[in-house]
Amino acid sequence: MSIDSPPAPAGPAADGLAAQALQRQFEETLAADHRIEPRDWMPDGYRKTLVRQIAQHAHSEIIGMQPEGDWLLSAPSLRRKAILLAKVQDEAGHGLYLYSAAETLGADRADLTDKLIEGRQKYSSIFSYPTRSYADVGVIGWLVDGAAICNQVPLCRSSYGPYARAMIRICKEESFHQRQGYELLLTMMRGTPEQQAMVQDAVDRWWWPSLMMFGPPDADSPNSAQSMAWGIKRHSNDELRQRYVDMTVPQAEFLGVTLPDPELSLDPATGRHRFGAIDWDEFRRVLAGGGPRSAERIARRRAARDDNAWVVEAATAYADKHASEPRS
Ligand code: BYC
Repeated sequence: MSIDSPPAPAGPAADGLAAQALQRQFEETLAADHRIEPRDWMPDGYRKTLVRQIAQHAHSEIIGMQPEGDWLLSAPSLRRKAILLAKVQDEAGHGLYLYSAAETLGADRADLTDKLIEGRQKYSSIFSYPTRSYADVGVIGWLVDGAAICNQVPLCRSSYGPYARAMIRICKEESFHQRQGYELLLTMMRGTPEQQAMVQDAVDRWWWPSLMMFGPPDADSPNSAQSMAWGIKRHSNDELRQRYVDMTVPQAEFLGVTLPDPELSLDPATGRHRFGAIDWDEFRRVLAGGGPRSAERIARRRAARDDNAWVVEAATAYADKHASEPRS
């Protein structure tokens, strides 16, 4: 440095310059479509949004084990039981990867669970509905996992590295989940009139809630614009919902079921399907804890946390004991 150089800024001015450089680097990483990693600087809002979305996603996987888990003891055959058991176990695994991804952002898993149980964090609205027959297991696989795939495949390119990488494995497993559901429904539709009626009844009950999984319409989605600017979400709620409808209508035709929407029709000009109005009042009621099974889902999660606290204590005591032992 020459003796004529201006003195380097110090104190708050230097801090301000450093903060600007970090912000610039963050924006350049996003613009180049590279991933933000846990060691990188990130704005507080980005971190908070990710913790919120990843925690809600993890909670949905764990709560989502309940509606299907209710049928494990009444599966109609050993083959169906083995398939369902594998699927429900995968959902536990998805929840665990996602809690791990949230931990890379500084979140605490036990604290996230407490927030879910206290109603301070959400889980997907779809899991507040009951499963009334074994056809519901098939319809959850077809429609709910189908919606999840539509929503989650773009998340494999999410800007936050650990979330994007977790989603790659999750999506591969969701694809098996969707196929097992569709295969179960195809089998039932080739069965007796009673079995066909069970499938149609399940489709009638799950169709509209599956459309709500994509979240509120874009105009009422407070988080979408910023999440898309940050590359956390890649598409808006309405775009993904439309993609899901377009993908599902031909599958319903092949299956031989009717989707319960008289306004559903193909728009020849766009090649996309028009569909009827979604009952957003029902969606808001479910989000506020008023879904048909909302209270039961949370009560069971609370009981699982409290009844199994001794396992966590024992495992922690064991880990502490071994950590303090000298290494041989
Ligand atoms: N249910 O501004 P918005 C699975 C909330 S599990 C409940 O559009 P965002 C499976 C939203 O959180 C699949 N809440 O929000 C498991 C926000 O509330 P806060 C779960 C909803 O985040 C087992 C507020 O409404 N998938 O597949 O930009 C068995 C305003 O919404 C819902 C994921 O979690 C809803 N449906 O977009 C079988 C995917 N929709 O936090 C299958 C990851 C919205 O501001 N998540 N809210 O109080 C996402 O892609 C996005 O978070 C959402 C919402 C599209 C869901």
